[in-house]
Amino acid sequence: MTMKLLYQTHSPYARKALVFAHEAGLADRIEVVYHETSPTLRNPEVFAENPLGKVPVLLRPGLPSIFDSDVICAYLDTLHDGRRMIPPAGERRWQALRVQAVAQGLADAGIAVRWETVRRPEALRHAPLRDGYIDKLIASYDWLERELDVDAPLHVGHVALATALGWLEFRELPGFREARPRLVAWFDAFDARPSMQATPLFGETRD
Ligand SMILES: N[C@@H](CCC(=O)N[C@@H](CS)C(=O)NCC(=O)O)C(=O)O
Repeated sequence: MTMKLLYQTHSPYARKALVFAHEAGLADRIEVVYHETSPTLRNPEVFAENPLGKVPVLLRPGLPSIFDSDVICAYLDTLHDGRRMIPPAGERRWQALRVQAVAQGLADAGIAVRWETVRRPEALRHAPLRDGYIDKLIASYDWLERELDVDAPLHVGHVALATALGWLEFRELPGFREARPRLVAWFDAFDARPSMQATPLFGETRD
């Protein structure tokens, strides 16, 4: 039976879940349902499935809905017969999960920068907060240049990272390309994968 994915075309987290589904060979079991979400614009249909009012949410016939993107990926990884994309044990597991954690933090920090630059009314913006979040972006890019396991078999951290970096570029946030050749080469190669090409980012946030 088909599952539904509550999805936003400009969400790094929603794209992460969908790219993961493509990589796991599960995309044809998922119907994508488009929604707009913002903490300043309540979407009752999303709230009905996720009390946080955020996408992505995975709706499973006859079973409780699943969120957030980390949990959706973990669930999808139980549904296919291929190699696990969340390594079950050992250092490879912790590496995949810590890359995922940094990727999630990149998207979170990028969203925070957007609040302090374009989303919040100008009079309410706080420049030190903007700068603090930009600092997290830069420190994370430098960490990834050193620590990313570019030659490891594809794992959930790679999916989370590619979708976060793609979104940071899409929103023209402080970039990762300067002086980080390993990270750039890895991202450009990942971005050419069919899973990424099938899930382009587009659209504007509505607050
Ligand atoms: N930790 C969550 C974050 C999800 C998230 O923040 N989604 C955004 C779209 S980019 C959203 O729906 N925001 C609406 C809101 O914050 O109310 C995940 O990984 O799924």
